Amino acid sequence: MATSAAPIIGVIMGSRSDLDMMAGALETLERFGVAFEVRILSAHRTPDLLADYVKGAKGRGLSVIIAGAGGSAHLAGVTAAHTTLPVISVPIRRENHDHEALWSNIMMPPGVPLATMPENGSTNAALFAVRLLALGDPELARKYDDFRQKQVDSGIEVDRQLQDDGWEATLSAPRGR
Ligand code: RP5
Repeated sequence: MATSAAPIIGVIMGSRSDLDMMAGALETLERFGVAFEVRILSAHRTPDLLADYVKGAKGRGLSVIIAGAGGSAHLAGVTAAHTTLPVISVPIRRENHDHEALWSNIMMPPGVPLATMPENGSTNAALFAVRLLALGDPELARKYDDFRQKQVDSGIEVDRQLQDDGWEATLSAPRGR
């Protein structure tokens, strides 16, 4: 867990199988010091547990829910149907999948919004959640600005390396983030 503070983000996934793809969200929230809780709750296998969890989320202090699932990925959509909190979907895609999770999540009916990230885009899901929370949290907004500045610095640095050392040396050099 990120901190001992009360969780303000719920990260849920349909299966233990999704944990590897959702780890980017958990790492990102920890990096920003955002308190979260993480659960495996399935729209298909544990539907009542999921509904109870989502219906109680706002009352327990959560502000955003991030939901990741693959295959017949109903988790995020059902979650959005059970709450008025912002819900961010991470469609999970594996080698033996097509784009069914993505399609089912971006085709939500009008009236039930779902913020769908790219396939396996759990890091961006967490960053989007941080942006939402930062609207009302100046300290978190400052952390996000620092994060953005590091991206700028890193972009300038790699371009400088390219200009100074040439493309072949840059290609074979260890890659930063
Ligand atoms: C989905 O089915 C889950 O979200 C997971 O991505 C996929 C496979 O789950 P397992 O059969 O591996 O538990 O509902």
